[in-house]
Amino acid sequence: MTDKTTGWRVSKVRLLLDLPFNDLIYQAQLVHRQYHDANAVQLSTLISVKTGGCPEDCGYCPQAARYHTGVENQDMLSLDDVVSAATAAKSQGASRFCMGAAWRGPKQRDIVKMTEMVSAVKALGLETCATLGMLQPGQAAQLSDAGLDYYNHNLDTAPEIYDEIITTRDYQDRLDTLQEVRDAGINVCCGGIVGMGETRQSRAGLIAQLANLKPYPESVPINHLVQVEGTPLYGTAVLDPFEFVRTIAAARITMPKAMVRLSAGRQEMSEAIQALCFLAGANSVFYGDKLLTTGNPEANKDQVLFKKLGLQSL
Ligand code: SAM
Ligand code: DTB
Ligand code: SF4
Repeated sequence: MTDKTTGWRVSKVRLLLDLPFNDLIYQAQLVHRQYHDANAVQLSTLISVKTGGCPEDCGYCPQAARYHTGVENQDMLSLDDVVSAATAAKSQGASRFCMGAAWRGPKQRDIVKMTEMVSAVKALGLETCATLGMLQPGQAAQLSDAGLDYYNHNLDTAPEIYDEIITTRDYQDRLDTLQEVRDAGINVCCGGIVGMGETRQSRAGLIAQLANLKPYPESVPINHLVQVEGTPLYGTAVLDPFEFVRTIAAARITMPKAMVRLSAGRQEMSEAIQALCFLAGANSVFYGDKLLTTGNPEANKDQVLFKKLGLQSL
């Protein structure tokens, strides 16, 4: 299925996305069952350790200072706040705790504070993840030494439409940060956003980019755009949910060993579509009633859904 010399061509991913829905889901299930427990979903809780006021211009993001979205800026949380939130997340059943910050990238003093948070969360027995923007040489190693298990940094779109969404950092900047993370021995969490008005061809382009990273990411968050009033992408025509499910299936088939995360957008999604995403190979979700600034299904609602579907949490 994979071309050894060229990896996943966009055209090949496109053929997957063009399959009859049932054939695509069947292929995804075959791959999924070869590498994963088909009835297990990993739970990761997010916290925003620094909110709003971001200098970047990501067209989807409620935290960019230049858009007026009503998000209240919040300076960096204290270590105690983060430890309490992580303790609560663990007691609710999360196994990973992801700390996000609305920065272009961390300054050295931010890295020092982040390393304290990472060590403290790790000491609770949780896997640690951080998403702090672009990393400069040496910063990933500091995070790694503190015990960071995963770094999340998304490619977000296919390269050909990237400039329509973000102008303040380029695609290569993102690839460079991912390389810093790899070189520091931290697991890579990298995915993108679907539902930003892109074509199916662009969704194929995003998946091909991710699948062709060498090696492909250990964790692949597929976000559905959460439309926030005040952002440039607010009012984008809503994507047919089956297209979202198809994207999950293509991620599963092209990155068989990765954890594919059904990420932002679950609150706006029916239980039936979420169930199709799990069938298509998603085996990780964000867990807890908030993402960074927007809502996520409440933990007890997820527990009910998991029970209905016979899913175990990891
Ligand atoms: N500021 C850092 C950065 O951008 O690298 C880290 C945090 S940023 C909020 C992490 C990711 O959240 C973005 O790359 C994007 O994929 C996702 N995201 C942000 N706003 C979103 C939205 N409205 N809907 C879906 N995903 C979103
Ligand atoms: C990712 O891919 N999705 C998460 C996480 N990584 C950091 C963030 C989703 C943010 C959704 C909008 C918000 O809540 O601000
Ligand atoms: Fe800033 Fe990250 Fe939001 Fe972009 S996605 S505006 S970098 S917080």
